[in-house]
Amino acid sequence: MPTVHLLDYVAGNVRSLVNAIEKCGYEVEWIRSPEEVVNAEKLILPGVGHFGHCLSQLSSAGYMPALRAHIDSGKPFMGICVGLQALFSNSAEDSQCPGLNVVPGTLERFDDSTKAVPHIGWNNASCPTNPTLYDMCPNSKYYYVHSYKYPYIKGDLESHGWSVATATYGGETFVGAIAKGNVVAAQFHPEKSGAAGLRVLRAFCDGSGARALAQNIPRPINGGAEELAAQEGLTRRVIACLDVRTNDQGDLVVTKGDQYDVREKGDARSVRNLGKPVEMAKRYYEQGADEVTFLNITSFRDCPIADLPMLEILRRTSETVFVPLTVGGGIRDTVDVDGTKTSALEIATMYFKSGADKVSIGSDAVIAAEEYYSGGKQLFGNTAIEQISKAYGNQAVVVSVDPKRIYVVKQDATRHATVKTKIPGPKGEQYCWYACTIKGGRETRDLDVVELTQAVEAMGAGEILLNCIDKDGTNSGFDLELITQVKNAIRIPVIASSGAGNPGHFQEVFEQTTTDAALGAGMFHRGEYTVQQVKDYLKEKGLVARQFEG
Ligand code: 1PR
Repeated sequence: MPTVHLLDYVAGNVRSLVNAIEKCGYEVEWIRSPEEVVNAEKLILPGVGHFGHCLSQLSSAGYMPALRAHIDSGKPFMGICVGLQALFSNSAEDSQCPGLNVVPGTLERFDDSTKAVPHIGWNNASCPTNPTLYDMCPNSKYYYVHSYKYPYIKGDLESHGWSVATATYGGETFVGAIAKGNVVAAQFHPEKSGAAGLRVLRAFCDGSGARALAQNIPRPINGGAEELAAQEGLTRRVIACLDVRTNDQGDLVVTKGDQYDVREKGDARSVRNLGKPVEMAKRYYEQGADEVTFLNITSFRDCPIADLPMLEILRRTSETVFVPLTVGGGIRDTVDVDGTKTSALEIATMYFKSGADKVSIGSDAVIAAEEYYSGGKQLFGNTAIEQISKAYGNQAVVVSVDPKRIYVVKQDATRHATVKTKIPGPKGEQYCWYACTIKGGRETRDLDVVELTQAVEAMGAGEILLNCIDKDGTNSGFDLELITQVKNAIRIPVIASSGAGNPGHFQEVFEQTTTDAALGAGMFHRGEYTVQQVKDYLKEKGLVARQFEG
C-alpha cells in the first residue's frame, strides 16, 4: 500500500483520520520526531483544539524548521483544521505564539454576539475561481468545528497565488480551504465529512489535486463569484442518538426509553432491545445523519475502565462512519475494581483513541457546577470539563443535560430561572423551572438548566446536548420553551433533544427556536422515519440540509 505520513505531536482524535486515509487506499506512517520529517513524501499536519497549544508543542519539539523545509522542498503537504491555521502568521487565540508564516495573516475569533461559537456543523467549501479545487464541490458540505477563522477578503490571498475556498457563518465569510503548489489545507475535517471529505483526502493522497491545480488557470474573481462565496451555507444538523446498555442477557444493545424508562411495559419488564449499535450507526450514516451519538446509559453502575465493549463499538463504527462520533456515559474520575484511580481525562483519551470525536459528560458536570457555585464561581482547572477541553479543545466536550420540569404557581415562588409555560402543570400551574438530574434522571438536584449551562460554558464546554425527561420518547415534539431558555442563557451551540416523533418536529424546532442542531432517537430506531426523510422534509420547507453522498 502507498504511504502517507502523519505528524504525531499533540493529543487529538487522529484515529478517524487514519481510518479515512486507509479507506482511500493508503497506509499511515507516523512522524514522531523532527528528524523523521525528511522521510516523509506526503505529509499531513492534523490539529485540534487551541492554536497556542498546538503551535507551542510543534515549536518546543523542534518541528517548525523541519515543516518549513518540507513545504519549501515542494513535497506534498496537507494541513487540517489547526493544521491549516498553523500555516498563517498568527492567531488572536494566542498572540504570543507565531505560526509557520507560510500564509501572511492573522486568524480572528468569530463574533459571538449574534451566533453560537464555536462554528460547528456542515458548511460549504466553494472556490468560485476554481470550482473543483482538490475535488471540493460547490454543492457538497464539509464538517467544520472551530472558533477562530481567517476572514475572507476578496483578492487578499489570491494575490499571493493561493486558490481559496470559502464558507459563510452568521454573515462572516472565512477561508474554508486554500491551495497553492504542493500545499493544501482545510479548515474543515475531510475525515469527518463523509464521501465529500474522502474525495478531498484522496485528491491529496494520489496527487490529482495538485496536478489539476497546476494545470488550472484560476478564473478572475467577478461579482457573481463573490455572491456565491457569501451565501450562508451552514446546514440544519440532524443527529441520530443511540442509547446503549447491556440487556438482561448480557448483550450490548441499543435501547430507548419513555421518559428514561427503558424496560418493556409487560410483566417481564425486560430491557427494550432495538438493535445492534454498530450496524445501526452505519445505517444512520448512510441515511445522511450529520453526527452519531452513543450514550452508555448505565455507566454509573459499571466501572467504565472494564467497559471495553463501548470502546470496541467506537473502533468498529469509526471504520465505516465518516461523520463525527460522540460518546457519553461514565466520563468522570473513577476508581477501578482493583483500586487504580483513572481520571476523567484518561477515560476520555481512551474514547478519543478508539474513534470518538467528542465526549459527552452528564452527571459529573452537574456536580462540578454545584461546586463552581458553592466556591464562588472560581475555576481551579481540576474539573473533567476543564481538563478535557484544555487537552483536546472545547469543541471536544459536550455536556449532556437531563432536566425535569418542576411546576410552580408564580414566577417568584422559587429562586430558579422560570419560564411562563404554554403547557400548564397538573394543578394548572403557569410557571416551571427545569431541574438538573444525575444518574439518568434518578436523582434531582437543586440546580437549574440556566445555572448548569452557564457554569459549564465558563469551564470550557463546547456544546450542550439538551435532553428533556418529560419529553423523552413521547413523540410529541421538542420542548421549545426549554430550548429557548437555554439558548438565551449561553453562547455555545445547543443540540435540541427528546420528543422528536416526525419530520415536522425538526422543522418546528429549527423555525421556532435558534437551536444549532436537533437529535432524534426513537422515531429512527422504530423505523417510523429515516434520517433521509427528515432531511427531505426540511429541504421541502426551505431549510438547508445536507444530503448523503455515496
Ligand atoms: O451521567 O455522564 O454517566 O452520562 C449518562 C448519559 O446517559 C447521559 O447523557 C444521559 O442523558 C444518558 N441517559 C441515562 N439514562 C438514560 C435513560 O434513558 N434511562 N438516556 C439516558 C438519555 C436521552 C436522549 C434520547 C433523547 C431522544 N437518553 O439521548 O436519545 O431523549 O429520544 P427521543 O427522540 O426518542 O425522544 P453520565
